Amino acid sequence: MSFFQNLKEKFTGKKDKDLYLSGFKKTSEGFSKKLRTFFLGKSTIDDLFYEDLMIILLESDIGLKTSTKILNATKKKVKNLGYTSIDDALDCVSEAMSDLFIGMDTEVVLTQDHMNVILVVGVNGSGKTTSVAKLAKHYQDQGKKVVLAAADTFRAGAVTQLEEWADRLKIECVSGSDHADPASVVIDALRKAKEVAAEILIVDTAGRLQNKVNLMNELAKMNRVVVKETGNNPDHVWLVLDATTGQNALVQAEAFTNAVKVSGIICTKMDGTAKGGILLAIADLLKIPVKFVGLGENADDMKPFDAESYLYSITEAFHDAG
Ligand SMILES: Nc1nc2c(ncn2[C@@H]2O[C@H](COP(=O)(O)OP(=O)(O)OP(=O)(O)O)[C@@H](O)[C@H]2O)c(=O)[nH]1
Ligand SMILES: [Mg+2]
Repeated sequence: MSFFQNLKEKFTGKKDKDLYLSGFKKTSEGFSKKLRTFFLGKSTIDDLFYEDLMIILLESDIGLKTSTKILNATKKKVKNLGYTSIDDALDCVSEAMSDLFIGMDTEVVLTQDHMNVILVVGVNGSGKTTSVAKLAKHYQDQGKKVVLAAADTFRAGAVTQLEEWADRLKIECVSGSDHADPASVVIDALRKAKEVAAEILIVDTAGRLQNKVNLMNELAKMNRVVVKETGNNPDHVWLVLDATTGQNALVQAEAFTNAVKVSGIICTKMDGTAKGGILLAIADLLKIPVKFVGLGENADDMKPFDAESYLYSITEAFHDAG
C-alpha cells in the first residue's frame, strides 16, 4: 500500500477530519492542486520535475532549508525504490514531509498533581485571546473546571474582549483594570482558581508593550509570580503563531524562546492562508511541538494538532485528482 493510501485510511477514522479539510483548504489549493496541475501530463521524473517541485514547496512557505530537505529525501526515496512514475514520486514527497514530524510530541498532558497553569504568549494580533477562549472551550467540553486570567492590561479593550468570551462560555474570568500590573492579575487569578478548585487556569497576556524588552520582562515577571504563588513553574507556556505571517513566525518564535521557556505552539489562522506549509518548517526547525491549530474564528475551531490529519489535508488534492 502506498504511503498516501495508508494515510488516507488513518484519516478516515479521525474525529476532527472535516474541520481539518476545511481549515487547510487554502493551503491545499495553493500547494497540492498546484502540484497536480504542474505535473499533469508529465510522465518522467527528471531534473525539471525536481526544479518545479522545489518552486512549489518554496511558494507554500515551507522555507529554503526545509524544502531542500524534503527535496533531497524525495530524490533518495525515488532512487532507492527505483520509482519512475510521477505519482510514486509524489507519494515520496508526502512521506518525506511526514518524516519531519517524527518525534514531535503533540500530546498535551495535564498534571493531576496540582492546578494546571497555562500561559498563552505571542505577538499582538497573533490570536492569543481567541485561542485562550478556544482552549477554555476545549477543556470545558472535557468536563474540566477552567478559570481565565485577563492579564493583557496593556491594550485598551483587551480585558473586555476576554470577558465577553468568558460570558459566552460561562467561565469565570479574573481581570484587573486597564494598565493594572499584569502580574497582580495573575496573582488574583491564581488565588481565585484555587478557591474554586479549578483544574486549569489559562492566562491571556499582552502582545505588545512599548518595546520587546518590556514585553519579555513582563512575561518573566508573570512566570515568577506563578512560581511564588504555587511553587511550580507554569505547566505550559504556549506560543501563538499566526500562520498568515509565514516564515516570519519562525523569527517570532526565536524572540520568545529567548525570553520564556516555550513548551508548545498554537498555530492560528490556518484557514485564512495558503501558507500552511509553515507547519513543516516549524516541525523541522524549531524544537517546540505544535499542540493546537486554529482552523476558524469560532470557539470550536481549534483542534489538537494531528500531523497525519494535516498531511492528508494538504496533500489529498494531488493524490486524489480533482
Ligand atoms: N480565521 C481565523 N481567525 C482567527 C483565528 N484565531 C484568531 N483569529 C482572529 O484574529 C484576530 C486577532 O485575534 P486575537 O485573539 O484578538 O489576537 P491577540 O493575539 O489576542 O491580539 P492582541 O490582544 O492585540 O495582542 C481576531 O479577529 C480573531 O478572530 C483562527 O484560527 N482563524
Ligand atoms: Mg489579545
